[in-house]
Amino acid sequence: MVKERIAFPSFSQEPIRLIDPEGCWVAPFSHGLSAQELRHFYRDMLAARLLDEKLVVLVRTGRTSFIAPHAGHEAAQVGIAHALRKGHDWLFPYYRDLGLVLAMGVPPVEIFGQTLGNAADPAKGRQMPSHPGSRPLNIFTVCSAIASHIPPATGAAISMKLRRTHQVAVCTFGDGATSEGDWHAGVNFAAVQRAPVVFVCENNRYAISVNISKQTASENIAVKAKAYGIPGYYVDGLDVLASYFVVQYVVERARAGEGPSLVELAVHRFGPHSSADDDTRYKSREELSAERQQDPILRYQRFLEREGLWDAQWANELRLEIAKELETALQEAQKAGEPDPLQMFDDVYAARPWHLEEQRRQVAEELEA
Ligand SMILES: Cc1ncc(C[n+]2csc(CCOP(=O)(O)OP(=O)(O)O)c2C)c(N)n1
Repeated sequence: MVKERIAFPSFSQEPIRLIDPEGCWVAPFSHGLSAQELRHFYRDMLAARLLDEKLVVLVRTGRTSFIAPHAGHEAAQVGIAHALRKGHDWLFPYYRDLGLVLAMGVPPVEIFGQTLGNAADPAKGRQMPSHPGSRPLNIFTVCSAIASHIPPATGAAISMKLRRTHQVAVCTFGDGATSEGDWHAGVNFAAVQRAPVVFVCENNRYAISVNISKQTASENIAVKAKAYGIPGYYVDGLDVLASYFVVQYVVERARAGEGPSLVELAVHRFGPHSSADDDTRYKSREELSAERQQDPILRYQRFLEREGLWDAQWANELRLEIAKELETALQEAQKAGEPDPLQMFDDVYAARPWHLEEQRRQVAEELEA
């Protein structure tokens, strides 16, 4: 879904917002989206939320060992997904992006297979849960080491520029990632090379338990772009249309050869950092409940209602349809069974070197015995 470019101001004091919490336009805005496209955002946000809820059940029932909940990030992630040319541009996501990869078109059965680490996982069970990737959709496999995917995103973008492929690399991360050396090296090099890459921070103000006030003395994340000579956009990431239009604007700017940008999407993380975390130990009850009252899906629902595009019956049917789709995918993924242990020797080298051949033979013999 790519429309004409609508310009936005960089380095604004207030976050860029198109729809207010009551679901009203902040100012008249000529969006050019059809009713179907507007509803599509809602569908993807709802699917992201339902996926999150299902993942929580999988971890609580011991069927997977780890998840990084994304509830609260849906507007940001769906906005990003719709701004890319799917299967043409490259996405370099991070572990909290399961709503994003779902909206990019990664089949739910693969997402569940990856979560279960079984034969339905394209990575053949060799990754941590919540670390998906997709070769056909140009999605770089998530890496746990914070910010380690920033230099590869820049490298890929430099290659796109040299080869004139008219592709763009979009790289997402949290606020904590901006304190890593890799983040600065990657952003700086991209800026110098005017590489077609967009850096998107999903800023939920916490890196596990570390609050943003201990992370950076900058007034926000977007302003860091100034130091590298690229534009920075401070955006309300609870507003799906603001997230979409700003990311789309900078993606097309990059595609047009105008260089990289940094976008900060201000979001909330409704759940704990991960299934191994207890957020009530560092977030007050008041803070948690105030955040939940700013649910991005409810805000967009109010907007659609005002536009005459939302009613309870349609939404209920949609919810049931998505829930069924996810349940069917989960059942299918669960049936896939364990991956073949011998697959651990595949994929790393184009031609397997002698020592891996030897190890593979040993494992095969042991399995047979
Ligand atoms: C290089 C490195 N250091 C530390 C960690 C441990 N760690 C995992 S997630 C995380 C917090 C990252 O927070 P942020 O970038 O803000 O993203 P969020 O999880 O809040 O979405 C840390 C410190 C890691 N994975 N890699």
